[in-house]
Amino acid sequence: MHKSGYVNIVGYPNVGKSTLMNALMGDRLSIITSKPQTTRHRILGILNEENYQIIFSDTPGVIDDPSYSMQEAMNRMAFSVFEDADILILLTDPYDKYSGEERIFHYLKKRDFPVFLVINKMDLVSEERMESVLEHWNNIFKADKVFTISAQDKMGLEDLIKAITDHLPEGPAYYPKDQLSDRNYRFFVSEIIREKILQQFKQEVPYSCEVVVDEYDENEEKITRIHASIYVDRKSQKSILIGKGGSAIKKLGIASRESIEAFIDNKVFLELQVKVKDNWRDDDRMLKHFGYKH
Ligand SMILES: Nc1nc2c(ncn2[C@@H]2O[C@H](COP(=O)(O)OP(=O)(O)OP(=O)(O)O)[C@@H](O)[C@H]2O)c(=O)[nH]1
Ligand SMILES: [Mg+2]
Repeated sequence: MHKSGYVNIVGYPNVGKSTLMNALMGDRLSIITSKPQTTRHRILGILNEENYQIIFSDTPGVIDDPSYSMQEAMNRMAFSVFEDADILILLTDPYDKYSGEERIFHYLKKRDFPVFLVINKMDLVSEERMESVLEHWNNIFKADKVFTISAQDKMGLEDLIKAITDHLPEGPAYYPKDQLSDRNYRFFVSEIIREKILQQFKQEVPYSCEVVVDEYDENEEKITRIHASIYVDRKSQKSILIGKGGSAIKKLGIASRESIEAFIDNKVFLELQVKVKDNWRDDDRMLKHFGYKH
């Protein structure tokens, strides 16, 4: 018997959705940073075994009060998980403050698939604290199963995987068994650069950036040549990204190149260019170009 299905991960920003998908995949697919709203797209991670294929979805964190069209698009991707889930993982951490009235519960109540409530970051709190978190959840939502885990320390993941495979429907593989994701190298490379931007720059700057890989040239065996554009939504941000005498962009280029080299396992020549597109986060045409809208 072969099993297959969509296991979709949803939750507020920064609770560890991407960390969990990477841990379950045993691979670094999604970027992870300490800043909220790191993930901006729905990204599939396909876990292939002889007897099953689990298609995980990592999604952007749910934003209760979106301020840009881009955030509305991110919310649409987050909520799209309710349309095709075979199993839903509602991921939270001990610090999330749900009342049970949030929009997400409206969708959860109408579900026709199992929902696993997974409380992450158990490494950060005492058992007593976790007990009271569980009690609170018990009062606001009846999940089909409840887990406490640490995605970062890979604690509690075996039980979670076991429950997933137990509940997975019977069915054929949806994707070729050697496929790991629905995304290509260009996408992962642009995400790695965005991760470095999130790590290097403060406050608003990373949230105003979008990265597009314009060229990905594998014609030479020993080196992959990559050209990427970083779009910002104001001129002042371009000078922050470039820095005094180009020092900031140089640092960003080095950090990005090292990470990309580790990811693709080849030497990389990376060229970065900063472009200004005023208010792109509210510009339909740009949002389509960047893949937030169809
Ligand atoms: N202590 C601890 N930290 C964790 C754990 N899981 C994730 N983190 C940290 O929490 C932060 C957010 O992790 P992400 O995986 O990027 O969270 P996310 O839910 O994907 O965030 P968005 O993409 O912004 O919605 C990072 O700094 C992680 O290292 C955990 O089990 N324990
Ligand atoms: Mg994420």
